[in-house]
Amino acid sequence: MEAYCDIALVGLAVMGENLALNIERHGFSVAVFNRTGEKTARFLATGARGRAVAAAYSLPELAGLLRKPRKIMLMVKAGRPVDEIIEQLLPHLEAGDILLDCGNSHFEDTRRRSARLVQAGVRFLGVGVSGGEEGALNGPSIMIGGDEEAYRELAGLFDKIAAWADGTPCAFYFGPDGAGHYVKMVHNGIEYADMQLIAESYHLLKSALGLEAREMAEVFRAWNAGELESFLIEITAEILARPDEETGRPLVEMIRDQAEQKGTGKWTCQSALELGVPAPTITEAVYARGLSVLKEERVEAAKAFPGPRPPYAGEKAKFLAALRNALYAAKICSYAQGFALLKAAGQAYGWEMDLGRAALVWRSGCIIRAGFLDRIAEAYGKSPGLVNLMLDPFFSERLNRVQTSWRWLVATAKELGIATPALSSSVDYFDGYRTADLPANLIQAQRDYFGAHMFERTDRPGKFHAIWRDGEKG
Ligand code: NBP
Repeated sequence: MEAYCDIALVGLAVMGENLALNIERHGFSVAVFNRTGEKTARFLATGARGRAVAAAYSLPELAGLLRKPRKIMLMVKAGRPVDEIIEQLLPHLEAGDILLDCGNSHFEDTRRRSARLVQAGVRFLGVGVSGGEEGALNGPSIMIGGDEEAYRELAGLFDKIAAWADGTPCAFYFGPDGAGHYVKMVHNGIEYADMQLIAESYHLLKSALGLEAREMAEVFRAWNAGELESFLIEITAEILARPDEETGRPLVEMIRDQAEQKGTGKWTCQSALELGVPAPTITEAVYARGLSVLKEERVEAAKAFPGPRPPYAGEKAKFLAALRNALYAAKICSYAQGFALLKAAGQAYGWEMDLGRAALVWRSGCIIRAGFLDRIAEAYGKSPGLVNLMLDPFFSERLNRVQTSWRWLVATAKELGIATPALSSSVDYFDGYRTADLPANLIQAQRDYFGAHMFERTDRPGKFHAIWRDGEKG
């Protein structure tokens, strides 16, 4: 068998097929394999027809088609399938070959697999790929972690297939083992928060102001022309303007209000809890999807608790301006949480994470792409050690400027009885962060009272225990 292909792609579902075509379009010959061979044959006869794509129907055949050191990208379902395919591939690989897991693997799995593959002499990269099928075909955002030498050998390919922003490819190396998948996971966590904040804004426009979908589309379109400019705001305007072909009503109103999830938002929250990093906006976004699923319970509860009823009776222009400010301020909070998480994970796992790069890698090709990220990249470019994004002069000035209307908007939503968990928890994150003296002293006293957990004093160093009850032994 003649070994002539530059790279292999394993897993021909929607992401794998599109990524294979993207790679081939940039001048690389690609060998493809899929567990179910019919899909490989169908791809060769359709999308890959006439392209420099070779089919393999077994893993030894695939290994034989590749120039050495072999480079094999996995684009299979995250979890056990990745382990299975790695174990099946290993007997056909040699020392120095490069294996890339390009699916949405959990970073801890990537850390474990990295350690396993180092022992086997195979170089491993954990690669987060964002942008869905469109991104995979035309240029995704690529977040790379793992063996740095292997990354350097593939950097040219990554740069070619990635999305570009301002003359820079959105493909960066973030550090050893799970660093790339961690950045991708936080991207998805921020995506959950962005989507929830937009959904809450839609809810307020609909229920507080009573706007029609086409009017809301105009609001989002106008916002997209300003500092909120982003892919998600842009598609929200398009979604709201779309009529349902069957009924003629806005399509969005015909969609059941139960949001599904695949788990990467949950992983972000779990990691935040694990590392002790507050990420309430992101976490509330995940909880909100969970609450949305309780449709039957909500329908019953709506009868049991009629509560306050919108609409809002005040000035519409004031409400709209405050909502725009609230959305922007809450977005700063959710990104501050995501970047604080990246910083903490970098320290915990020894990745020396470059936070400015995380902002740069998300500027194009991924779901959270937004003009806003340029500002974040600038903030970390000027001050790589910035402890929290909110403290960057640009963002702190914006937060100071909009906080009054942000508070007013959230307070008004509470008076109207409209749930705004991400908008509201962002105000609490901001207020907690800017409070020099929190009531945690009382919590320490309680812990010491019932559990002798001890406390620190404000006036001298050391750990202390107080005798709280008569007769208690010191
Ligand atoms: P899926 O996540 O649906 O995975 C389907 C692929 O996995 C098929 O090729 C399937 O082969 C293969 N596979 C399975 Br399932 N079990 C296998 C096993 N035990 N051994 C070998 N192959 C196995 O595909 P996708 O939506 O294209 O996503 C691929 C990866 O990219 C996932 O990790 C996903 O989370 C990530 N991702 C997806 C998107 C998106 O928009 N879809 C975006 C970003 C990242 P078969 O044909 O034989 O069943």
